[in-house]
This record gives sequence, C-alpha cells and structure tokens, in this order.
Amino acid sequence: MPRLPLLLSAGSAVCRVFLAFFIAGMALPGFGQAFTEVGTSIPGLRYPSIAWGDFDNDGDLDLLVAGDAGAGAITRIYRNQNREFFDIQANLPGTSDGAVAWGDYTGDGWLDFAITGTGTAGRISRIYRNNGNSTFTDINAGLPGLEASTLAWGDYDNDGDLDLFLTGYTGSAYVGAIYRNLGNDLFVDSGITTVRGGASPSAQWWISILMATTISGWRASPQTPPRGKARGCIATTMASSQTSAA
Ligand SMILES: [Ca+2]
Ligand SMILES: [Ca+2]
Ligand SMILES: [Ca+2]
Repeated sequence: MPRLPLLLSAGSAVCRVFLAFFIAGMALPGFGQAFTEVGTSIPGLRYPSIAWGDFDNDGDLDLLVAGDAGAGAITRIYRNQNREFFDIQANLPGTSDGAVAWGDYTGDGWLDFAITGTGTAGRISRIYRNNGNSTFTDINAGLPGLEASTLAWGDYDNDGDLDLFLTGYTGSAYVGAIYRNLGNDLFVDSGITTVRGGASPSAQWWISILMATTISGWRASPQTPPRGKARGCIATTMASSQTSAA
C-alpha cells in the first residue's frame, strides 16, 4: 500500500509530517485519501523552506528544513528511519526567508542541495555536495547571498547536468540569474537575467514558474520542482513528495 509523506509548513509556526493512507472511509473529500500525523522533533518555523529527498539512498524520503525557530534560524537535515525523523547534525548555517532544493548536480547518484536565505551567516546562497556518508561540503560556488529568495534546479542547456536558477534580494539589488554547471564544482552566471526577483514572497513562486516554462530546454529536476513560499508551500511540497515517490 503506497504511503506518500506530506509535510505542512507555512508562514506560521507549523511543521508537521503526515502519512497518507488509502483507506476507504477515511478519505478527505476531493482527495480520495486521508492523512495521519506523525510525531516529530522538527520545530515550528517561520519563513520556512522545506524539501523532500532521499539523500542517503536507502529508499525513503528524508527532509531538508530551514527557517526561523524563534530563538534563531536553523537549517537541518532529518533522516527518515522507519517514519521517524532524526537530525543528522549536518552543521549547516541557519537560514530563513530563503529556499532549499535537492538536486544531484554532480550526477553521482547522491542528492546534493542548494540553499539561500538570511541568518547566522548573513545572506547566503550556497551549494552543498553530498559526500555519500551523511556529510555535506560547501563547494564555495561564489553565488550572491540572497534573502526573500527562491531557487530551482534544471538542465537549461541540455548538457546532462543540473544548473541552478536563483532569484532574491542581496540587500541592495534584486537578482534573477541562471548559473551554469561547468562540472568539477564550478558554476558560472549564464548571463540570462531577464527576470529580476525577490520583490515579494508571493511573487517568487510565479517568477520560478515563469522562468521554468519560458526558457528553452529547461527541465525542472524531478526531485525539485520550482518551489513556492507562503501560499504555494503546501501544494508544492505535496507535489514534490508524490513525484519523488513515483
Ligand atoms: Ca532516505
Ligand atoms: Ca551528487
Ligand atoms: Ca546543464
């Protein structure tokens, strides 16, 4: 019986994991299924970013979570062990008001991730390479630090590797740029800056959709469709989990 995890996270301090059960009589009207909450130690977050991804390749979806926990911003990776979620202590800079997205930019079968936002390290945009042993390395990609941002992986140049679209605010300028993956942990600004984003959280989702659908050859990563914030967050996460579980 398929069980598709769903994580709810919105502007308020809500962060809960549910499992879907296809059980007759428990169905939600219009969805054909019901959800049962799974208790976790994941704190409630404001200005959150979340993404499902099987970072340890054990066949189940794990969680990358960032946001303002009240006492400060956090960024954590939770390993899924029999539907319990454990912080792997990845020692990542806490961020909020940004975005996270899994994507195997190295093509080695291990999910890497990108993160933007503001927090303990100021405004950041970073790419972390998965070392395959539950540790991650900042590749120092040289991306502009962004707040009020979003991002998406996609192979815009059809060369077989994932490139990165970023949009957000540097503190003095709005940025909307695609960074081309050159291999060997190198990314370079493609020069495609037709859309400048970060003006408002509600606009960013549409900017991502616009870029993902209008740039010739763009293919969003199956693990990381263009993400939304605030109002788009719940639906996008549901779509991500279902795509990943397919
Ligand atoms: Ca896993
Ligand atoms: Ca990888
Ligand atoms: Ca590419």
